[in-house]
Amino acid sequence: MAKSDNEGTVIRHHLGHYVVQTADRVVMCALSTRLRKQLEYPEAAPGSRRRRVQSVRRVRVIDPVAVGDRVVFSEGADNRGMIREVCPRSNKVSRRASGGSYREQLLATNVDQVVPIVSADEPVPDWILLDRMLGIAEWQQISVALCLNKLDLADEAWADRVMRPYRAMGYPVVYTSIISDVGKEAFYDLLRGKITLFMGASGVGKSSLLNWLQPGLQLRTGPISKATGEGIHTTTHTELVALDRGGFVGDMPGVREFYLYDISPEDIPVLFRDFHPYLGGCRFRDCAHVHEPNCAVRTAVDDGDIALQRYESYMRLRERP
Ligand SMILES: Nc1nc2c(ncn2[C@@H]2O[C@H](COP(=O)(O)OP(=O)(O)OP(=O)(O)O)[C@@H](O)[C@H]2O)c(=O)[nH]1
Ligand SMILES: [Mg+2]
Ligand SMILES: [Zn+2]
Repeated sequence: MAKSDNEGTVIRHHLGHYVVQTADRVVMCALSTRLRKQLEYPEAAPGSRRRRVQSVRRVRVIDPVAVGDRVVFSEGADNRGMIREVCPRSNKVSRRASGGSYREQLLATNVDQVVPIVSADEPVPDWILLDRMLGIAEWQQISVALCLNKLDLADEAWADRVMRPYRAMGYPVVYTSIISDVGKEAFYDLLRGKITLFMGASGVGKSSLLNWLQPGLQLRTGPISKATGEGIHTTTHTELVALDRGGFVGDMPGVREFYLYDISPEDIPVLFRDFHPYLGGCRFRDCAHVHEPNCAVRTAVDDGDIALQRYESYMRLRERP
């Protein structure tokens, strides 16, 4: 029987159990079938740029409780508990789940910032993937800082060149290398006092960076496959890690795609910060910035004020959000 009601933060989800951290202990919680069903009802994303009424049947979430969720639970014996309630979220980072059905996959909730990580070497940077990660954060209006890792394997002039458009948009950028020990203090400054989610493809070094930032942590890391030049999907569960220097960081499994969930093509332009100065300047109010004459966005691309690579990402996201 339950002893008392308590509140805590979900720091990990593993094999049907949610690991909940309270002020003084860790409790392994389950989620009742009844609450699971209730939570699977759609909700307009809090803080999202548009709140929309959705059809119950159309929308489904794979797992309704995510790392970062504040939950109320009742506690039984042996540090085991049952989640009774999920507290309202300040935001959620989610993507469209892979597979055939149109479902949402929550990656984390209640985060202060998102740090997309790109590797300067293998796996080679996927700029569209980066722009999708940025889009997910922009949709929820979550702060973003970028990390370019494995700088020991790259030339700094190249790094400056590829990061220039992102710096120009106002995103802070940190260069890191766990091999040459570059960027640690700047990273601590970025993370201190905040709840951050590391995002990125498998093998970019999310877990390695955390081990480097928090000595003694020992998260599992894996090699880059010689055959594919990509990571081998070492991390299998999202986990929130506390840093001694302050702050919490969510390490997540690397994914191949960040398809946007419940975002339609007309919503895409606002997710591109570098488009903002030009939105509203087109001849047609409903300009899609594709073929229309007198399009301010396309003029900015032609003039080099918007990077062509970003415009190409935009076109890809429009075709397939
Ligand atoms: N040269 C170099 N290698 C690095 C650096 N950071 C990470 N690596 C290597 O990159 C590989 C992948 O690192 P992981 O930390 O497992 O990558 P991950 O992003 O956590 O990957 P998943 O868990 O699969 O999503 C490992 O072999 C690391 O040693 C770096 O700064 N420089
Ligand atoms: Mg990992
Ligand atoms: Zn236009």
